[in-house]
Amino acid sequence: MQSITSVRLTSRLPLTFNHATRKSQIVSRFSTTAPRLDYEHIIVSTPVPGVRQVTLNRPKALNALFTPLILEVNDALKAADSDDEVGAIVITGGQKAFAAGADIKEMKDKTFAEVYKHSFIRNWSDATQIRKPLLAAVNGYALGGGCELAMMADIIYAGEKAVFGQPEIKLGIIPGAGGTQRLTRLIGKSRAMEYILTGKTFTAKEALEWGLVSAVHPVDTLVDEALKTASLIASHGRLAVQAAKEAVNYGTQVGLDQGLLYERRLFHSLFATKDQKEGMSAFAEKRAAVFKGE
Ligand code: DAK
Repeated sequence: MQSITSVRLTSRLPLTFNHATRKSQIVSRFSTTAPRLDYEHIIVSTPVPGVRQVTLNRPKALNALFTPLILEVNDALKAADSDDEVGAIVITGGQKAFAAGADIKEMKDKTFAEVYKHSFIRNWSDATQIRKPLLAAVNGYALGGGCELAMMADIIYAGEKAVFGQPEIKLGIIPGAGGTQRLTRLIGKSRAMEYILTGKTFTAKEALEWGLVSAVHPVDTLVDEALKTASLIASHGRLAVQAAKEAVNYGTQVGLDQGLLYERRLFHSLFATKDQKEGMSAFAEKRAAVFKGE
């Protein structure tokens, strides 16, 4: 099934993508751990070399995030993160819904004592611990926990008909997986406050204008576009990519001086890698770099 997907995708993609694919095929000499294929609520595939795709697959419930699904997502992301073959990960859903939120039917009868004592879905935010770049390709509804899951990604692409929102207020709760924090940092306090307090939704176009997503693509080509970007990222040196992600994320948590110092230390440390020697030698020798993640 994976090779069929790969052929279909490659044949539709422009030349620039093939270049990236060729480069990442070089990287694919790393040993690989085949992804688990026995998930019930997600589909895991490697549609192009170096890129793991995780697709939420509970369409009848619009990919509502119930515990078994979240545990599978966490498992698949961790497996991809520790697989040398994988350079970037794309998480996506269906065309009608990325995810319409946490499963309201699972939550509705829970008591405070239950959710507090057992720390209900304590691993909800595990996606933020993934060290490899995570791209979210969002078609359709990304509501509540669905919007929060997308915001845990490093890059969000939206399909033209995507609908974002934090409608928890309408259920008598508030966002519980970063909505009040990440949305505010991403689109600003006044807008975040307006959408969190009213429960209104916003469009892909608005999400682009406000900086929540970095691109909007037609529904049908959204995932391919995300895979293209993921493949390009995966073609670069894994250590530098990981360090870049770490530096950007660290900078969002601390003041500028501390962030700049951290960036400089990581920058210096990359001179201890073979990838740095290879990248710079390749430039000087006018050839393509062959990164080994060493
Ligand atoms: N939960 C459970 N089922 C859902 C669902 C959800 N969030 N969203 C949709 N479904 C189910 C519907 O019940 C329906 O199932 P059946 O009736 O067919 O069995 C099926 O999906 C199709 O949905 P609709 O018939 O409603 O489809 P429509 O096209 O008419 O409407 C809609 C689509 C997305 C506008 C609508 O389904 C909707 O409003 N859904 C709810 C959206 C929502 O309120 N989302 C926020 C949920 S609260 C936590 C962290 C985070 C959270 C919780 C805990 N911890 C760290 C502990 C997050 C909370 C939330 O996300």
